[in-house]
Amino acid sequence: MYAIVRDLPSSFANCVTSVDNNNDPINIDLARKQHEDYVDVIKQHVKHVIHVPADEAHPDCCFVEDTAIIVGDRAIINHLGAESRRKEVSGIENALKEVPVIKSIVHMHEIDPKATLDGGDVLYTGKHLLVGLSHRTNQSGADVLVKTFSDKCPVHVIKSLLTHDSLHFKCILSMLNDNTLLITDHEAGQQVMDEIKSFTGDHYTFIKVPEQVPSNILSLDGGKFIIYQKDFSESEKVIIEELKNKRGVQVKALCMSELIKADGALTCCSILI
Ligand code: CIR
Repeated sequence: MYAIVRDLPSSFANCVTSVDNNNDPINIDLARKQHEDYVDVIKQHVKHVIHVPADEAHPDCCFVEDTAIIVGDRAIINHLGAESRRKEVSGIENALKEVPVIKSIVHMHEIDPKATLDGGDVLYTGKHLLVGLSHRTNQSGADVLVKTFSDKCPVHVIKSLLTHDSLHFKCILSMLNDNTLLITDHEAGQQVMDEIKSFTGDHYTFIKVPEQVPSNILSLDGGKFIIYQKDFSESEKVIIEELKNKRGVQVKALCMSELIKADGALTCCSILI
């Protein structure tokens, strides 16, 4: 397996965010430390980690997940929903060229100039490619994924998140393995779950997590090891019970408070191939 990660730039505090951080601004040194801890854990589980240097002109550049979608030997470079982030992709495209399994790289905006899509709205489970429409990902963006990847796996477009106030699809959903998903236990989560079931039947078991932030875990080693967000005690109870105790998953809690202030989730700081 390969992982792509990218350093935090010194300009990180100027990131795009919906969080009001006026009373508790982003602490850049702490953010760097939290990100380094995250990368260190990944390095213990992934053989090849490609480290892309920070791009000072792009405060959000560490959120690499948003920049590309990879299924099998094909990668698509996204046209990101936030205009200020669009040029982040070149550093990641270079990194993708170092991954031997990737044989072709296409650019979303060349396929359809109207398309916008963030990787935070796309979950590739290994069985299905699930694409959530959001304020960042439009129907044209989803259509490009359908066109590009339908020969590889079923691609399903989930629409119910659009009526809710959530940045990305994966803010409320993440995977443990190719048949187990975690989802936030709220109305939006219920609707998204129903929609996924309407396409995939009973393929997935859903684990309901009480809070939104910790619904996003990072799963490594095929779901035998996960990183989850520290300091969400209600959700931690569910993660310990459902993943560690019932399923024998090894778990590691990390505090990512400064990245949360930037609307960053755990999956968004890496691309796993
Ligand atoms: C943004 O608003 O684009 C960044 N500040 C956060 C992106 C987080 N990406 C993700 O969860 N996939």
